[in-house]
Amino acid sequence: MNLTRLAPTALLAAAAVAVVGAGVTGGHDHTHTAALDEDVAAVAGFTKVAFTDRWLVVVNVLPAEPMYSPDEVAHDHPTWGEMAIEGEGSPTGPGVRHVEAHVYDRTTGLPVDRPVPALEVLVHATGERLPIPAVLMQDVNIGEADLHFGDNVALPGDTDLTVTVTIADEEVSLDGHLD
Ligand SMILES: [Cu+2]
Repeated sequence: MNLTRLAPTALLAAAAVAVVGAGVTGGHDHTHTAALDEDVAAVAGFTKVAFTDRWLVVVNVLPAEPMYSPDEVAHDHPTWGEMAIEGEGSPTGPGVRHVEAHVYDRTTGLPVDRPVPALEVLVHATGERLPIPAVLMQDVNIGEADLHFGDNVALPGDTDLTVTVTIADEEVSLDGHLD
């Protein structure tokens, strides 16, 4: 990792958007919902940051989020959730989390929509490797500053996870834990 190649201000701003985005979506009434439903998927999650030579990658594992088409967003004006720009999001449900990766160009600090990364989650408890569809999306409130890839996916709780993001010929793996 060569930190001298960073554009620090731009990258800090970029990472802040992803972290704030995670807070906005993760914080939306989920504490209340979890208390009512005792659904661990509503509260478990993590945010991790990594670098490759070309990219800053922020991975979030969050409670499931509703994902809307651009037409649905225009018509229904949802107040939280994600707009799927390319591809179709999977539904929310019991045990479902939202797995997403924000990819920022280190030279501009801006989130990119190309190249489309490959996303995979290794579930340590079971040894399963789950490919995650890289649906291009953005938060319905934050807009294009939140551009990222991912989907809703059913994951077991009480396990370590490794999220691997492959962008062209570069790859990062980030470890986290779900309660
Ligand atoms: Cu997302």
